[in-house]
Amino acid sequence: MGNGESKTKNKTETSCILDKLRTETKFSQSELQTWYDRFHQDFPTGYIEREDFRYMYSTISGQQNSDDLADIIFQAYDSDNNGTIDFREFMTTLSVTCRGSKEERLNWVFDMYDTDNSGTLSRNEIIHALNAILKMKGFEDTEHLAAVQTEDIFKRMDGDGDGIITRKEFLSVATRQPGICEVFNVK
Ligand SMILES: [Ca+2]
Ligand SMILES: [Ca+2]
Repeated sequence: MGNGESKTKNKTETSCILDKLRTETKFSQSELQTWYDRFHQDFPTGYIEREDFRYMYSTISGQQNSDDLADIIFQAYDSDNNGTIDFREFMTTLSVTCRGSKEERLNWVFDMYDTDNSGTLSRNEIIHALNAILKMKGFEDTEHLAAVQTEDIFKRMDGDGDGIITRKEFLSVATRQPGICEVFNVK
């Protein structure tokens, strides 16, 4: 009987979460239900840990050296920065990356690379991200390559030459130059 009660309670909690996500994401009720079931089947604790995410990312990308990039993406999913990704964080991010407009996706990419949350991108942040991407793609001497590519990006994006890229600078160049989006892994 006690079991039945907790089941009912869980069911109510679940539909509350799903109702909320219905308004916060671009997924339908049935899509959310499917993701919810799968998520809790794969992650019975209700959380994705960093190690799980690295493993998942490497499996999905089919690449071996993907841990650095997985960590950067993990941080972007973990919006409350508590070291785990819960279902809500997972779905709200997925909604942007899979169903968002190009501008929404570019904003997400900007936030992902802005690892210190300063609202601007520094050379180091770009180098760090590009290094992770190049490593995953199997390039050698990735640090040098990342530095060269970063200089190129700054030439194109840092319009006022103050050594940082603002969101406005990033969006205006990335929207006009499709090539730059490839560098950032956004199609
Ligand atoms: Ca979290
Ligand atoms: Ca920053």
